Amino acid sequence: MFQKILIANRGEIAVRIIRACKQMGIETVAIYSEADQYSLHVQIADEAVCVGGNKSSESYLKMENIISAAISKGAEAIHPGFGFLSENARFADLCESVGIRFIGPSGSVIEKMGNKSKARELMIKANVPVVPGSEGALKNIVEAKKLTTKIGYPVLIKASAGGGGRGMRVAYTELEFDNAYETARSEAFNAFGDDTMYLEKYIINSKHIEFQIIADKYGNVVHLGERDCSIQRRNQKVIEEAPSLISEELRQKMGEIAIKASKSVNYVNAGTIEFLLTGDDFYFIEMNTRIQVEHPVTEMVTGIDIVKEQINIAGGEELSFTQEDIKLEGHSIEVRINAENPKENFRPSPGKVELLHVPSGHGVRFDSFLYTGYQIPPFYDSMMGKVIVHGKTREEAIKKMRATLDELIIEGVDNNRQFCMRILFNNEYYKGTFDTGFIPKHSGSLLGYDDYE
Ligand code: MV4
Repeated sequence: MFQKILIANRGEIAVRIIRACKQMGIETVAIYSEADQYSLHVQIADEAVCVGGNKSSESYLKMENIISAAISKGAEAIHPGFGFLSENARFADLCESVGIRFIGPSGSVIEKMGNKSKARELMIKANVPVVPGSEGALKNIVEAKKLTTKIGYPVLIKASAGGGGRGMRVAYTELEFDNAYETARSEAFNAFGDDTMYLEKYIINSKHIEFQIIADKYGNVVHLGERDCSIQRRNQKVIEEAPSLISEELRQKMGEIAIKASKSVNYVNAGTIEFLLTGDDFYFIEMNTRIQVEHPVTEMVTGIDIVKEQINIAGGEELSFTQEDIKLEGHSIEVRINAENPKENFRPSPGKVELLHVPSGHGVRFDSFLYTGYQIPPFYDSMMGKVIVHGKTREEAIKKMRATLDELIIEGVDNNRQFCMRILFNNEYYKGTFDTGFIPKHSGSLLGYDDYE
């Protein structure tokens, strides 16, 4: 096993990974930008290296600086966390080329799944159900329009280099098509330098259900059940839960398909297969080749520490459990706490945390890098942490989350605590009848403008 790991990330996920390493007896090297000198991950790691300036492009994305830090400190592996370089195939390859283990899948697998139209094409070949749409990439707008006439409106025009909803536009009618296509295409070109597009039927009133899979280097692939991530705002998840409200029969069916998808690309390490679910019909949309923000809800219902498993797998160990060993117990919910002002269009609100009080108790977890007196820098995303609860039933989990958020105190920075609380008190949320349209549909009441309901 590794003696020392470098964590190529910041914030709560860096803290989360450092904690796993400590529990495994592995030494840790943090990296940080100038703005992050006083960040918690720097303070709790055994060693820390400044890799550059405030902007991510000058620090957390500087591959050469990060590799140099790993070499000079003698780290044998790099955990990329999520975001930043976590799904960068070149970085994974670069690590391996200098003899540093990248804790994740190989560069070639990252590349295959990172190209979303290619991934779709591969899944069609592997007999994994996908949304009706283009086979792979579209040649041009003429082909796109022809295909749309065949499959019918509404359609989603998506960027191959996108994912997570970036570079995506819906067209409800033929009148909207040209504009939607051109907007998505130019957005993709500006954001990714790649305007390869593909097309899917837009599945309205669907649930976003994703399966956690975990695979070792010896061909063993196990799924750890699924998460419902339908509560999203502008493609940012707000609340996630595990398990979802699907039947055991459907869970088995979807789980088998998720494993089939992973096996078809010889996937190794932790990954997520995203599906859209409408009624009992489900379709593959994307695979994420990294640890995800919402992994704790899966940990709470399976008892498996996914980060420790990632490290064991990268170290060449075999999975210590089989599919039969995985039993989902109880229910878990995660709320993302962001430094933002919901009433000002969710504008980021960095600043000094004047007072932090974190509730705790049976089945309550807070994954965060906050401390009282911490100055949140303005250069990175606004997530300050995640509150995660576990209860015997979904109802118990919801009530536990309400009580926990009620007690949580973060003074000094605006945040979305009240917005999340209103979701937890929403009747449709409580009943579980929500879908991906939930936040737009209830935005008035969630912001406290009750006239809108
Ligand atoms: C879709 C879709 C419906 N039909 N694709 C959004 C994030 C990215 N991972 C995929 N996403 C979606 N893709 C097809 N063909 C619905 C979503 C979607 C969504 C869309 C609008 C508002 C909120 C959403 C939440 C989750 C998923």
